[in-house]
Amino acid sequence: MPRDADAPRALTDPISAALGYLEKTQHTDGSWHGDYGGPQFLLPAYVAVAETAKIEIPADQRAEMIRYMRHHQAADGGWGLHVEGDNHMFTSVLNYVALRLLGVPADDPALKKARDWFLPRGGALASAAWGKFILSVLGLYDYRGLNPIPPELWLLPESLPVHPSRLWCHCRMVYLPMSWLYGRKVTAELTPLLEEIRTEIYTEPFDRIDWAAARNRVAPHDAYTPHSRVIQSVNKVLNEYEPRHSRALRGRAQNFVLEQIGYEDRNTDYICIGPINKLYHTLVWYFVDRDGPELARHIERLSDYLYQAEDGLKMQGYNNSRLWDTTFAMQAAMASNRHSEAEAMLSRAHTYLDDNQVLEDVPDKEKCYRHRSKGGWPFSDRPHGWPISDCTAEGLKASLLAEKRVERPIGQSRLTDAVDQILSWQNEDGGWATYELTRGPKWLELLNPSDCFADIMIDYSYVECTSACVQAMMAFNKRYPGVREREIRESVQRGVDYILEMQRADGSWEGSWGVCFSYGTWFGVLGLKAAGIPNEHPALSKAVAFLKRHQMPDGGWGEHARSCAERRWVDTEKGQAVMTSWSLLALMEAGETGEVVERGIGFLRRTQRQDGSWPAEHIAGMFNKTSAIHYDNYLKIFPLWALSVADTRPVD
Ligand code: LAN
Repeated sequence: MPRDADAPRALTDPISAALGYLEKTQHTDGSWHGDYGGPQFLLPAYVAVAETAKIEIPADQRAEMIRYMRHHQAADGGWGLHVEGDNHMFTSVLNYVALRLLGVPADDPALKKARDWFLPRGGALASAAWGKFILSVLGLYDYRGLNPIPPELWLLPESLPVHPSRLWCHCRMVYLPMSWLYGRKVTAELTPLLEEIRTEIYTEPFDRIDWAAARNRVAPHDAYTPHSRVIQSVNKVLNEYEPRHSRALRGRAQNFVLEQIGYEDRNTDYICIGPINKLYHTLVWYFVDRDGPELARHIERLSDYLYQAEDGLKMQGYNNSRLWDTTFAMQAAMASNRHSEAEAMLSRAHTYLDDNQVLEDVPDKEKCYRHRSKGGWPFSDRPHGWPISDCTAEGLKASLLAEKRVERPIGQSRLTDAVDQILSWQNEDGGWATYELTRGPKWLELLNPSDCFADIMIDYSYVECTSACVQAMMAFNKRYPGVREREIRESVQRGVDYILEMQRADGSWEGSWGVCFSYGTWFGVLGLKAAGIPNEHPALSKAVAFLKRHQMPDGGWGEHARSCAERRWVDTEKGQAVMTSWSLLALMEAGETGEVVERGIGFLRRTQRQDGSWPAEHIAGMFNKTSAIHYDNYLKIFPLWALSVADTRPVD
């Protein structure tokens, strides 16, 4: 690597130092543990559920939760949807309520400030829909102020495009227990504290509120996805139906929904697919049978979602991100050409992949609307068990890379299962979605009831997932030519066409699960290159030109989380090591050499610390356009990866 003249503090061997740091932070199970926090509606929901289901939160945990929420309160008194976002009514009211439930008095200056922010702006009556729902469960809002979530929808014919089984699994699995709780209009026991809070979050007395008028009220801060005409009409009909619903039909629907809840519990060992359905399932079982084994098991696994970090105790966006992080850590280490240095680490990481591949489909998968699973990899671990297209692809890539360096490689048969799983997931548009095939039409998005999230209704194809699947199948084909060869060739061709089609006129790809265009473009470029598209192809030269235009004066690249919501590149104040690495990896893969790359590498070397790590920086993960999420391990992985690729490039 050329020496960087303006980097007096740069380490002499930055790659070794970064590898050393990565190894030092590896867990004995072979994976990397880390903080997967960021969204600010999760911890308050946890506290609300604990309050309702009378789950005791130990005093030391309470103190750390309070510290977390205080730490992330904005100077003007509100809370953002995520730790770097602008205030939302949803999260401001919920964090306020959670602090009160944890014992902070109403006259605490921080809480006074919070009320001063949210009350003049409409308070709880103007919160995004999920906030109103959680408040309803607590008895701090009236169910009449919600647009209905009738469980009867599950009894519609499955052939209808609006049948809930067609929704994106995260949306489906959140609304499933919500529909059960809504169907029963369950509420927490009204305590004197809850009664006090009722007087604090509204500007008028609780029993004089016009609940029906509040149904569609949303503060502009929370309104990212406005209510379409279609959802307005549907809500009108549902609001007419609700007071007249048939008891018998509701009963049947409740039973059906409860059965589905049971499937999900057993299939995930009570972890559940995500944080919100985990909390709501806990509540459902509390109301079904508070002495039953389901509630007990749910409570045991609640802490899987908690994470103690420097800023306090938080609830994470998933049970963990270990599998995903491990696949990237392995690829970064393998890129380095220091394989002997990394051998022990790699072999432990490989064990984690081996231990956490999903080996079987869930039982009765048709009954619970699950896709096949055999051979897939999940985002976190095998007990969670929901495999994901790109996690499977990255798992396959990492397994293939490690194959020759480990004693007991996973082997052809299980890797072929992974390929079969990937092939089974390809959509008609040639792309790959996240957990399942796209099951419903795009117009279902017009029924998005969440206010503050976008693209939640169906599982769309994504450039990230598509690129990862293309890369993985090409790597598999290289190693095992002849195995599924024809299927892979056809599938990759359609995948490439999808990637080309998704490129924007400016040469970029829009990322959906990372911030934002640097992430998407990294995937776009790598997918095309893996499929053999030459550097001279206009799609690649346009991508290179796009990235070059966004390099910052310090040599780095940096995008703010706002890029995703605004759907345009929004610079951070200075370069960010993770986004710089994504950009560099894309540029180098597309054959770019020269000054742009050297300045990028110079940025990484200059900002590396003596222990081989990089200092904390802006949040880099994302979901549903508006919610940023923190990937703790990215900073250990991607700069190492970019430096390693730069180091091993052929010298021209
Ligand atoms: C995740 C985490 C992993 C992520 C990747 C694998 C990185 C991505 O490439 C595909 C999408 C996926 C699986 C993903 C989707 C949305 C999730 C599940 C999350 C960001 C973690 C939390 C988020 C979930 C939706 C949070 C709950 C909120 C809702 C709006 C339902």
